[in-house]
Amino acid sequence: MQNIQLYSLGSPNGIKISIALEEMQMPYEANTVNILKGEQFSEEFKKINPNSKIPAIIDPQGPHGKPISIMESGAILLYLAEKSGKLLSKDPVERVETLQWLFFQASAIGPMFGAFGHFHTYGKDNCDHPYPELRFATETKRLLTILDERLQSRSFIIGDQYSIADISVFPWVIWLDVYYQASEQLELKSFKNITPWLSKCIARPLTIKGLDKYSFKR
Ligand SMILES: N[C@@H](CCC(=O)N[C@@H](CS)C(=O)NCC(=O)O)C(=O)O
Repeated sequence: MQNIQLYSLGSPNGIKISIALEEMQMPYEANTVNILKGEQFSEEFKKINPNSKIPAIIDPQGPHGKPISIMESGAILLYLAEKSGKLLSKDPVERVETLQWLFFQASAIGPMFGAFGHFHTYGKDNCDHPYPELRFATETKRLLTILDERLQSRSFIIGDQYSIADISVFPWVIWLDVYYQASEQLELKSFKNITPWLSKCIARPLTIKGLDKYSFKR
């Protein structure tokens, strides 16, 4: 049987899938798509992800025993969770809550944190007006507040159990600190429930293996 092929890199979206595959103990091969060199735009990669972004996977043993390629980290996490039977609760309430946080990450956390990071770092040379960075910093802090409140009485986003919702969100919080170096500006330490949650996520041996697969700093 051929292994799942992962196409990714050590970015906050890319790293989710090596973490999930390690946690689910599914055999896979990690291929690197260097987005800094534009490899995501190659015709070969576009056949796997027509949107030219990492992560993407090919599962040679997909539905009906046929190969399938999948784009979008949230869809990949859901596919892998259903295939492995891991990291997605079978309880209907917890299941829909997990989906809700996956969609929240994809529609709010990823785009807003990413836009903040763009103006905080890469955009600096091209935009001397403070408005864009301020606007996305305010939104990033608002989203962190929602996450912090959710974690108030829970070990993980869904409750006692680590899930694909945590995997979807926590690399983005690390990214704000380690890569954007914005912890002071965003007052990351003031979110009292986020720090212990993050420590629990990154203390898991299989999660560490997934982070190390693409050398994701933490
Ligand atoms: N919503 C997508 C976002 C994927 C995404 O933006 N990936 C970035 C890296 S974190 C990328 O491939 N960027 C390359 C580019 O935009 O050209 C997902 O969650 O998979």
